[in-house]
Amino acid sequence: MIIPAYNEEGRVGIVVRKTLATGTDYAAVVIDDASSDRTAKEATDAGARVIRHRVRTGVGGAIKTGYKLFKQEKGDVAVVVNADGQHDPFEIPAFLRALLDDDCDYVVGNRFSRRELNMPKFRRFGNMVLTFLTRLVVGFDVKDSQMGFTAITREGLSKINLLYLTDGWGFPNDMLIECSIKRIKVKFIPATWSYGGRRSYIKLRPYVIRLGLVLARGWIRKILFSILDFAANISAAQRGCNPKILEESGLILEGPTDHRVGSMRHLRP
Ligand SMILES: Nc1nc2c(ncn2[C@@H]2O[C@H](COP(=O)(O)OP(=O)(O)OP(=O)(O)O)[C@@H](O)[C@H]2O)c(=O)[nH]1
Ligand SMILES: [Mg+2]
Repeated sequence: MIIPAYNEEGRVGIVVRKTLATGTDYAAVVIDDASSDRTAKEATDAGARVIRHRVRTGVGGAIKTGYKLFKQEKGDVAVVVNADGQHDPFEIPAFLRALLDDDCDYVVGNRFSRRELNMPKFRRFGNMVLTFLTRLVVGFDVKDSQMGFTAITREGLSKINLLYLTDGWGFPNDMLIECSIKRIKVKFIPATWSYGGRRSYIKLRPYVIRLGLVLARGWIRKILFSILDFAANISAAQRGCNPKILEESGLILEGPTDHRVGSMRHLRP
């Protein structure tokens, strides 16, 4: 369980305790993002292992540190739960079940599936717009683009290039973009969310600018990857690959069977 935390004294301890109470084989790692309060002490006392950043990186940077650690160690699934108490650790088993049952590698909580969502109207509207834009970039149905409560399998994470992901706001969007590029199957499941605890750190204008940049960069990355993918398929075809590969890559073969492979002239995208 990866718990990114920045100045979450008074909240992180409860989150760690709840997380560890949810499953006997869970390990909780709090990534303390250079907090100036007693976050690290509280997390350690609650039973978590604490990794402390010397310099504050932002929520994305904290999660990336957790993912890097997970890659080096054992475990089948990396779950991310925020330290501010807005996510309910008792829902973690539902995330694990979704990974097992639904043949997917990345599960994201969906706050909007529940009617009693206690979210201010302007935030709900902002989320709707960002979710719509994220959907346009990734090309699949996104239910909640800003949700930090997630679970990913080891195999799924091995395909994600952490270098491409932002350190700050927009990390959930970047993860979805990476999943769409690497063809990692994503599922959204209902999750509760409480709006309270502490005041939000989000400042509207920098947040919107940051998200705009993340989405624009992701869109460009996605286009570049599809061009590279296409070029790789063409070059494989030119090298005389199996015609089956050509079919799978969406290239339709034309011309007499004997001359099918090896000539670009017989390929129609
Ligand atoms: N805001 C912020 N959070 C950080 C940072 N580094 C780690 N975090 C942790 O990342 C998690 C998500 O941050 P939040 O500020 O709660 O973001 P959010 O839940 O998307 O938005 P809110 O509705 O404002 O809570 C929390 O557990 C934070 O403690 C950072 O530099 N800034
Ligand atoms: Mg929060």
